[in-house]
Amino acid sequence: MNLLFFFWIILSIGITLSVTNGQGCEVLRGSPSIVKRGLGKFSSAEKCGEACKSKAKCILWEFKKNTKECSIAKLKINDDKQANYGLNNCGSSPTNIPGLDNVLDEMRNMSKAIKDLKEQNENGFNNMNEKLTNVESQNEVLQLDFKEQTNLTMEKLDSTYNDLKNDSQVLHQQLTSLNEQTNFTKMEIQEKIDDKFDVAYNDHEMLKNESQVLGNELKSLIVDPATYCYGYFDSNTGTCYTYKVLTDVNRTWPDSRVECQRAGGDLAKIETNAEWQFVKKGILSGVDYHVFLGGTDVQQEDRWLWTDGSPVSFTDWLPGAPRNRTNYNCLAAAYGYSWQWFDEICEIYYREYYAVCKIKA
Ligand SMILES: [Ca+2]
Repeated sequence: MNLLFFFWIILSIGITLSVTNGQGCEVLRGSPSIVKRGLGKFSSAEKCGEACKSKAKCILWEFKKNTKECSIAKLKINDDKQANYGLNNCGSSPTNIPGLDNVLDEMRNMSKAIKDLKEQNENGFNNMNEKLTNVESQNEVLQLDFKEQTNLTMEKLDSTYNDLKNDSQVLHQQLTSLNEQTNFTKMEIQEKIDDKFDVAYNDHEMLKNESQVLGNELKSLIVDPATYCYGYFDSNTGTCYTYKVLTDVNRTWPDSRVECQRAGGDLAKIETNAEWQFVKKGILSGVDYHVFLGGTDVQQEDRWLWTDGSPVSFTDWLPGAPRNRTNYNCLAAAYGYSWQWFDEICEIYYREYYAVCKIKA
């Protein structure tokens, strides 16, 4: 109703108020404005109407049933102008105001329009409520369907789970069986390997024994070269050597070497005292010779080498020898010096020298 009242105020503004002289008061014309004013709370609409009548210039009242608030509409007219509008003369009853019926008709039309709108709203609300009820019922159906579908899905899942569980158990049993078979096969293979190993070991032992027997037989068949060496046996190289003195002619050291080579050897290389003792007690025993041996320092003074280039390590020098003269460069020995060694002129011509050759047997 507040809204209605507001509309009424808006419509009233600007309305040319025409005050008639129904009770003999003066007729005046003008455009007064209308104001709304709240009077407070009253127990009933009649009390609100009485309050309007008691107020000067009140032309309309409004009472709200729910809050019991009373409001009035008054013409806003200065006191000195009130006489011009005849209000004081014509009384305060709003029914005496010409044109007010039109305003009230407008208000009634608007009230009806509002009622129509309210009905339309109620109808719309009812329609919406009906649709909501339908939606809720559909929702319930859907919830039931969902539960049913969920139950079906859970049943299927349970069934699938049970199937998988059963399959897993079967596979586990198969795996266990395979493991047992594998272990059994492993044991069989290990046993076979052990058997093969035993056979191989026995064969090995037998072959070892046979090898020892054969080795002993072979050893008994091998000829000890030292035993059959009728010359000097060099145990370091396992070589048997023979020696001889070329007494047919006297020779210089170079010629002696050539002749020994022609005989299949070389001028004697004496490596150990044992070898030298063997030569002295053999071919040089009881003869009065001067001989050449295979040593020389012709390449570098006092650096004595054998004919194969190896250094002279064992020596049996005569005291004072070698003389280390650059023209005494060949190794010699003589009966007169107890076969001790000395350095001699290689191309000597005034003394007889024989070659001592060393030949592989
Ligand atoms: Ca020399």
